[in-house]
Amino acid sequence: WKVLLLGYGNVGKALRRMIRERASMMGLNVRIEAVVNRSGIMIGDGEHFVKSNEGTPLDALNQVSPDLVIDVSSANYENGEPSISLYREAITRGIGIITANKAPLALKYGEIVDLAHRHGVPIGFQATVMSGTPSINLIRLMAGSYVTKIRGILNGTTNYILTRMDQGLSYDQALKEAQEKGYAESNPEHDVNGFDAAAKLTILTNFAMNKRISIKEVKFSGITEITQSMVSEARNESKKFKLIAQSEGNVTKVSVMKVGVDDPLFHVDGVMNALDIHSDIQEVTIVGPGAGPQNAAFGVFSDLVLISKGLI
Ligand code: 80F
Repeated sequence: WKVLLLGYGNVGKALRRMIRERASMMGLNVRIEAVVNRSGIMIGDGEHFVKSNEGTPLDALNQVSPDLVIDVSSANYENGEPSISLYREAITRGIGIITANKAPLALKYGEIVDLAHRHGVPIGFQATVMSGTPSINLIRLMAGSYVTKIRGILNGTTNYILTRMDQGLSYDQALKEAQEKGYAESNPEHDVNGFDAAAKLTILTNFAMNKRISIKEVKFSGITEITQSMVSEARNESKKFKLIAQSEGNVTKVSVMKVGVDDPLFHVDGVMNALDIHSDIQEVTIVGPGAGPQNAAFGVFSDLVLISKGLI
């Protein structure tokens, strides 16, 4: 498998290491042919980005003719570019896509996924929701049932901040820690105002419930109004604030809620995420890490393994 990598930040570099350490062990013959980022194209997969030549992602696609495009670039919620144009071109040439970047699918899920299906091309996006903890890929395994409701904690940064505030840190200290650990988006505003969770909920709702909604239709609010005194007051009542994403019927929303010990989400702390999936047959709940370069890279890597086995 010849791979073109778009973006080479925390997740891109963790993915490069993972491919080197694990691909042949998994019987995978995969090679990063080129990396393209904001400053140009690097041929090969050097540890540090060293530009080989100028060029856009589309130029890189033409130069390398990959079997697979992997998008680990930062999210552009203005218009999803340059990713969306790259996906359109790659898919029509029969090239598969794996993305950890939520913006293209949060904005244009229907167009991109339907195009991939029409061309019989695989598209993997496990890493967009809960990083390497199977969410999208778990729902693939629930084939044969209808998902009726989803409810969960889908942003690692805000759950980490709320947990650290519960342990006595200020909001600013806790956010700084989350950034140092590589959990936060390049624009952390998107984490704390609920937008990142809304993007994940959009992708999840579309996939799980076979819908075609855009993030623009999702109501969201974040944790910026939560103060240390509110958190300690909640603690005295044996409650915690959690940023909860929920989708049922036509209601798709993200908001802070005060939950008690009898709510399973009460016990999900730090960078852990959780997802409760209700179907017409059964209810399944999963808990696992939701952010971090290594976890996000693993979400991409597991898609790579599934695609190579023809399972996506
Ligand atoms: P980082 O900022 O380190 O790197 C971004 C790369 O993209 C850079 O190489 C940059 O040059 C390139 N780039 C930006 N714009 C470009 C353009 N126009 N053309 C070409 N290249 C461009 O970002 P990360 O941390 O490596 O993240 C990469 C992607 O993975 C982003 O889309 C993230 O949203 C996504 N992701 C990251 C996660 C993480 O934990 C988790 C899953 C997905 O729950 C939470 O708290 C979430 N904040 C974590 S989600 N890092």
